[in-house]
Amino acid sequence: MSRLLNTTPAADGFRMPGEFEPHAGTWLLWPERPDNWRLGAKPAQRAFTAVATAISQSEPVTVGVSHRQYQHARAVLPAEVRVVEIANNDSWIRDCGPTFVVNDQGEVRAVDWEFNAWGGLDGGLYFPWDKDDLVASKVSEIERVDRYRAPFVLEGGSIHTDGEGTLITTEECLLNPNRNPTLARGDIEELLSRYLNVEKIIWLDRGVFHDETSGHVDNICCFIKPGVVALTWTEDRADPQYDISSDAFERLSRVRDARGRALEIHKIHQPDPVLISEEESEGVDVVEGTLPRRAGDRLAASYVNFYIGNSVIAMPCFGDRHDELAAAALGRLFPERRVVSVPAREILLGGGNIHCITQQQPLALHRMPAR
Ligand code: KQY
Repeated sequence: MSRLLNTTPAADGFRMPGEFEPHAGTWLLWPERPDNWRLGAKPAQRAFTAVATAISQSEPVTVGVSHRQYQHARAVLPAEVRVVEIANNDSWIRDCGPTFVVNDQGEVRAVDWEFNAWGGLDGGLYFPWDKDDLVASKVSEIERVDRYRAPFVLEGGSIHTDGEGTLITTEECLLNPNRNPTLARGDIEELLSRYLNVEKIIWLDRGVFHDETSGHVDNICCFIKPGVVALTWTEDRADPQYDISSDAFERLSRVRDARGRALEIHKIHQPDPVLISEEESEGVDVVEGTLPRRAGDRLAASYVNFYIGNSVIAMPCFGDRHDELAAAALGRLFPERRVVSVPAREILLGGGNIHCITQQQPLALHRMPAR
């Protein structure tokens, strides 16, 4: 049974753990919509399978799939991956799935955010999104975890926490009027502290250049562990990303986290610009109301959109000259985990990357370090 709770996680002593804390498993959703994924989503399905396979070396993986694709997904995913039927509008479980919270007694609960497809009718990426908005409650039922329905729009990719009271986000996304037009910055901070049990919110200005999510933080900056962050970087002053990353670096350099620590910032150089090809554009069905995929458009390619598994880091790679440097940097930052580079251009063509298509479920029983 999964109860719908009318209290808040903070009031009940629950907090969102850092992604680097132990997991019980991870969740994905199977891609299939032909107006977002080229060639009937077959190349994307192969990329998602590679991600699921990489992460399943580290922790149990579950893939939610529509009724229409169930048999196919079951046939092509490895046997150790659990496949369950979950209706969805698209495959971004980081954003439409639950954000799990834990307490010191070893219990796990879910926060179920309102979802409006990254902006609803004011710049959202597709219509409708009603099935996506039910994904968090369905996952909660399957896992028998109690659920809080948060009274505001939020996507999981727009936040990162260190599990010790600090959250990073971007103004570009959380203050975008197409998410919560009636809420001011202070209201949003208050709600984040109630639903994730954080005390300190670090606001970056913008996310990666041309990111269709309105600048999700998970594409530009993430926690490696408390007090340590990775930041998308470029040395090319002519690149629009330069000013964005420089501003983020300045803000991160000035700030103290909830425990009073200065942050250690590790720059991860972005790949060279990735543009949609003619052939890739032609493979995507045109549907009014869905973001078009036009040849020549720049994609928001970033290595920081990696997933931290229990024993592996699943890192996107692009066949770019920076791939190996990024993998080596993550290897140094996560000495106890194995970095698996997964070719991710096909995921990027859909508008996000490995972190966006995964959602970790924390292992309970992990105590928060004493303050
Ligand atoms: O990056 C994400 N978190 C989601 C991207 C959504 C793209 C929809 N076309």
